Amino acid sequence: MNALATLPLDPQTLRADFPILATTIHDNVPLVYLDNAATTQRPRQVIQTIVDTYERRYANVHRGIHWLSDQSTDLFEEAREGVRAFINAPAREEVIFTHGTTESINLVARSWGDANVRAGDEIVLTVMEHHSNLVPWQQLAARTGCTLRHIPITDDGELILDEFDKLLSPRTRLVALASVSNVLGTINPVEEIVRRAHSAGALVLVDAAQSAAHMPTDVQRWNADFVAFSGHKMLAPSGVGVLWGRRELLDAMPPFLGGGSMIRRVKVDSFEPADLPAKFEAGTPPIVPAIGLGAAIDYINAVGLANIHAYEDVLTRRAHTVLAEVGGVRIVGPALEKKAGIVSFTVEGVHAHDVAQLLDRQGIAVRAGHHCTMPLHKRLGITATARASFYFYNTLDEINLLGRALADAKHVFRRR
Ligand code: C6P
Repeated sequence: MNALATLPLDPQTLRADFPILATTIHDNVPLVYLDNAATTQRPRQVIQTIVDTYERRYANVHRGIHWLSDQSTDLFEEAREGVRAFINAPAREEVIFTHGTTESINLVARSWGDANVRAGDEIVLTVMEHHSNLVPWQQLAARTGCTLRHIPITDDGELILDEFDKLLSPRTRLVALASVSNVLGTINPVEEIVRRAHSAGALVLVDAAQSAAHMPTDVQRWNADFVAFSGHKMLAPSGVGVLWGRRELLDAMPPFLGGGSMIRRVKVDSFEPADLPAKFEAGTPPIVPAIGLGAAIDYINAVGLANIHAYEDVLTRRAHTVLAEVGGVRIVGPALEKKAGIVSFTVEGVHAHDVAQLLDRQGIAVRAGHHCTMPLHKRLGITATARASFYFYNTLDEINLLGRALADAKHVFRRR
């Protein structure tokens, strides 16, 4: 049996769908794209859907009484249905198109938060959160006088659930956490967190930005109350994201932004909000990005999330092996069986930005810095990490190249 036959998917065949992956950069070195946690690339199928829509079926949605608007509206609403099925949401109306995870979380913090959170109430977060899931709650705390609490992590980057239990109180209104950390790669035990939070009477918001494209999202199995994610991290155009929320919560929440589409009736001094999902989609929505998200979901479904997850595990294991061989590399995050395809690391004696720059010279794109998680880096006692993050179109050869390029980078610094 050849090695490929043992892999859960064939990356070479899939790569052919991604024109950008054939790019050569600098002095004709092949691009090795390992920055998928920042944003993924787009396959031809998604690009073609965008082109087809603009060329043949584009108009504003839910507005015109004309053929083209109907066409565009149909595509937009089919995309919403695609998202609903993808996350196993009970109803299409619970799927709100936003501009990304950041906006989705801000929507909940503003709309649900301002209506439900009072001085003395508590919101529980984790220290591994992206700034998008910290700052909106800090702003809510400034507006309402509520208190923020943070689930601590072990040195390996896992949530300490016993400490979580101690943070829960009758004043806890909401627990907000990432399903997968964008730095540690930790896969958090969402179902268990939801169970414990609900027993304490608190709601749960899941930031699924780093898991939606990599492992199945089942909002009913999670039993979560809100789930947020971004299209651009799952093969879709940037500018579209999703907020899913339980219908009864969304129904009771006031609108976030005001404007066109989100109203049923307007007088000079008052308005009546529209039903879901329009209530939370003020103004012209990200029409083509949402339609592109529908195509991206079709593509991901065809590859299969179980295959994607299993294949990323193969890549991540190889990455851990090659980085260990370099020597002087510290990987932050939990054991392999508890992490997704994200490997953040420091290299002894070399700043993360220099690591990224030296890798870039060899065509390898990784991200370096605090990755919008300053509190996490403070907890880890470091200011910056370099991060390699994978998707199904990456190959084992690319991971081997990362190891060799890192070894070279270390030599360069030893000589200085
Ligand atoms: N993380 C990264 O390189 P937006 O920017 O709204 O699409 O997603 C924000 C966001 C929220 N939560 C998590 C867990 C995330 O990883 C991100 C985006 C990118 O890690 C860009 S900073």
